[in-house]
Amino acid sequence: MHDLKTLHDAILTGEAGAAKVEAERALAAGVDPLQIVNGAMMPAMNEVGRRFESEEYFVPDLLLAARAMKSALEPIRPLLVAGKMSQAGCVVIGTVKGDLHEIGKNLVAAMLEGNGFEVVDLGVDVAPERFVNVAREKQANIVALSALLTTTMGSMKATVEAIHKAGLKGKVKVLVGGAPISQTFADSIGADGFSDNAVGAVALARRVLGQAA
Ligand code: B12
Repeated sequence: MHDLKTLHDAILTGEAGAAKVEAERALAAGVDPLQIVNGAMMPAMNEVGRRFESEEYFVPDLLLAARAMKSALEPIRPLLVAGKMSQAGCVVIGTVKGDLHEIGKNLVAAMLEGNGFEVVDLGVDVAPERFVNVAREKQANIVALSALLTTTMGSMKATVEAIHKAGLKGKVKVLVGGAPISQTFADSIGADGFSDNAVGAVALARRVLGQAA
């Protein structure tokens, strides 16, 4: 059994080079890519969050950990997106206006791509109008919104409203997620679905489009 603790600790301490090497070693040892993400990388980021909350870590520590997380994801991402080529639908994804967190959004995008969805990634700090315009242009089936700050949950609501106001309600399904988002909040802003993880996001996308899970 390959030990994922070194990878976990490399992310926790923000060592980008070591994190990437450890991710590559785990892959070479045959560990399932999702097990690497869920078993070591996500717990490390959760611990980073906990330390930030308890003031053991500060913003520079967050940045270093995020950079280590991104570099560990580099060798893993192609494996998440490889495989099924069938076109399951088009998803326009982004982190809402005012919010710069992208790691969770990138994971969801990679999982959707790996499961046959065409993914148009608008990046971070995306204005409601941009989601609307690109969803129209691409004739998207789904718009997927990510928010990590309680202060940007309002941007998420504004984006859902803009989509509905543009006459896309029903034509485009809106999925939402991110650490502060709940099913209750998703329902309250009129979103079509919520998931608290990237694997669940794929099942949810299929479900709202009426496809078998
Ligand atoms: C890394 C990080 C940063 C990095 C982000 C780097 C980057 N390139 O993304 C940096 C340093 C830039 C940063 C900045 C800030 N951050 Co920050 N950050 C984090 C941290 C530690 C981890 C986030 C993360 O990447 N998690 C890992 C990913 C994989 O998880 P996830 O995003 O939740 O995504 C999963 C699910 O939520 C879901 N999901 C996500 N999106 C979607 C979308 C859909 C459609 C679906 C279905 C599912 C889904 O699937 C994903 C995969 O399983 C969190 C703490 C935490 N534990 O969340 C704080 C945290 C989010 N940050 C916080 C804060 C306060 C800030 C700052 C305001 C700090 C400051 N004083 O400047 C700034 C804000 C900048 C801005 N305008 O956005 C707070 C937010 C508190 C709050 N209540 O709002 C947190 C919770 C830390 C804390 N405990 O206090 N941050």
